[in-house]
Amino acid sequence: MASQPVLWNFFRSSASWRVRIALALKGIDYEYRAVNLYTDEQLSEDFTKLNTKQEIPILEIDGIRLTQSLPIIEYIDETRPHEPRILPQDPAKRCKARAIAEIINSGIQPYQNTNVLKRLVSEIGEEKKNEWLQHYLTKGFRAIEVALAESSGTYCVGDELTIADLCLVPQVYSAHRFNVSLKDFPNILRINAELEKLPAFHKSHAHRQIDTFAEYREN
Ligand SMILES: N[C@@H](CCC(=O)N[C@@H](CS)C(=O)NCC(=O)O)C(=O)O
Repeated sequence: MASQPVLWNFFRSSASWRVRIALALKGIDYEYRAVNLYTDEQLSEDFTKLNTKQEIPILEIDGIRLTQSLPIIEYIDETRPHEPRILPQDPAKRCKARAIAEIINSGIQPYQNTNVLKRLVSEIGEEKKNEWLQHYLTKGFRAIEVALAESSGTYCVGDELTIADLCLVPQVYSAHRFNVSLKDFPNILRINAELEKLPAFHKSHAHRQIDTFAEYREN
């Protein structure tokens, strides 16, 4: 295995984006291996050997290959426990941060996954797919907004960054991409705007990656 960490990811993959932010926050350089989800590279024989689930991200680090963005982020924070910490040390705050991350990870993202949307279009058509996205994304964002009304300070849980923030920014991007309105969710919009100012979040943005399509590229 390579000594430099390797991240298999795609500029628009929200789960990969969470890991990019964690790596940037901890100052970890890595090799970026692009997996184009729009041409189904994740379904190739070679990639399936790396992850049977045919999903990104995969992170190779410290001689091990890891899948699933949230456990990967926790591994990075536990093995590199210098500031900024990504998981709060206080158990109650840690639980709240993980809960918001889970609403996104298991309660929203699976409904917008590339293979799910492809199947929906072929089974029920483009219009119904858009209704599906509106319904499930709005339902998830509503739950996040309520959680944030209780837990947020500058960021999702108080004034320190947490794993919840790493999940929020890519999910807000997805809402814009799928034309899901966030106008009723002022906490989400406020915190997202704060997070976007931070260098690690700026660097990790979907529009600033080596595989970002030319039409989306930003500096
Ligand atoms: N829970 C997983 C989700 C991984 C996932 O669904 N990744 C998406 C991109 S964000 C993917 O690779 N999709 C491939 C497909 O739908 O075929 C994680 O957090 O890593």
